[in-house]
Amino acid sequence: MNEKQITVTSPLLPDLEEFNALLKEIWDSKWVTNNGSFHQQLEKELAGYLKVPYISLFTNGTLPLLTALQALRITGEVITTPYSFVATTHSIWWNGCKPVFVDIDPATGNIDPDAIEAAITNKTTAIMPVHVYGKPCDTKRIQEIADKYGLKVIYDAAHAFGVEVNGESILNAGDMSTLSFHATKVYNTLEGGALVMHDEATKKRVDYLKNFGFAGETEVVAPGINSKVDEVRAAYGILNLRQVDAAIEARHQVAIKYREALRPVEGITFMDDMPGVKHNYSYFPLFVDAEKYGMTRDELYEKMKAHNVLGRRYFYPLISTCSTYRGYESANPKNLPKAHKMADSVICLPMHHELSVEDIDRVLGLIVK
Ligand code: T4K
Repeated sequence: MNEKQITVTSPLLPDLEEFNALLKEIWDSKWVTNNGSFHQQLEKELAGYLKVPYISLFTNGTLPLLTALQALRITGEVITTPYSFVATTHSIWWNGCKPVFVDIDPATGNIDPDAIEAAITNKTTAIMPVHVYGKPCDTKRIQEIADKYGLKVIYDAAHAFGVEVNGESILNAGDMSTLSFHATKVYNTLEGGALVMHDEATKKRVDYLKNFGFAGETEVVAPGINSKVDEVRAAYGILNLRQVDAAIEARHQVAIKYREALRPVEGITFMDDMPGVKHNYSYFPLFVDAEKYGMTRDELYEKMKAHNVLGRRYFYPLISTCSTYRGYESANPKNLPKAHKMADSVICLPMHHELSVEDIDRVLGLIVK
């Protein structure tokens, strides 16, 4: 097989010379971590770019999930979606809480608000929805349910960097939202992440929690963790923020080409843009109806792989099928038919800022008959 490998994503990298210049500054200052000046600058710039009042940087997208649950002192049961990356549910488990899975809305892949309400018990304290593929959840309905039952809402917004609904950042919904800045994301700091909150007091508490709970040189106010971002990654993040808009636009153009070619294909469906939403085109999931398409999802996936086009089956298998969780009553497939159907039919096509017209044609040539 001589065909060039086309991967599902490719990291957005800053210009090496510009990065070197910032590294020189770090070397000269000898201040390499613990809330350094690049760290402070990146937090400020991200809050502005994302249109959020307060943000706290983390070393990945999993620790802000763990920390949000800690900061809000969540106990008991947390209602969540099985259609996500495992980190979502793991964060609930690591906090000693019980994840309760509910089904999704097939139009978006996101948690179904009606299913949330039906799953509430006297032990429920929070809801953890995911804006999967960056498609906004029905945040209005979810908030109404949370208010009615006195529940907290923590959004896993790992995929939703820069997503807005009617000009408002999706990250301002709920009590807190988390982001991932992993290399595979629209915006990355190699590894990295963030927690978004509404007020200064919560930001202060979160900043203590990500620094072992230290509120000063000698005072420890909570059993915190270490999730401090170093200056090297903060500098990298500052440079990447300057080029992220262009990268999102390049992804948008890929989505336009995919949609145009795939729309007439019998048995293949995909998600269109939603009205009033500024999307980030973080993923391009397509769904295979084996009967109509004449080939199963896995057959298509393997065919692509044989030609070095590495799509990914995000999010298959469902989190609820993992050994840790499958014994839960809520993990019963009968409770999650729509999530199972989506997980069994999805392939995420290659989607990133560097795909050439030839790359796109090669991907499409394997799918369009
Ligand atoms: N919540 C949600 C909803 C999430 O999706 C995630 C992470 C999290 C929370 C947790 O955030 P983090 O703690 O990870 O920040 C990837 C990522 O590792 C993970 O961040 C992401 N979601 C998940 C959906 O996907 P893998 O195991 O599929 O990645 P990997 O290594 O197979 O990479 C995929 C492709 O990307 C490669 O084939 C090529 C390309 N790639 C990857 C890396 C790492 C590169 O070109 N360069 C690279 O350095 O998990």
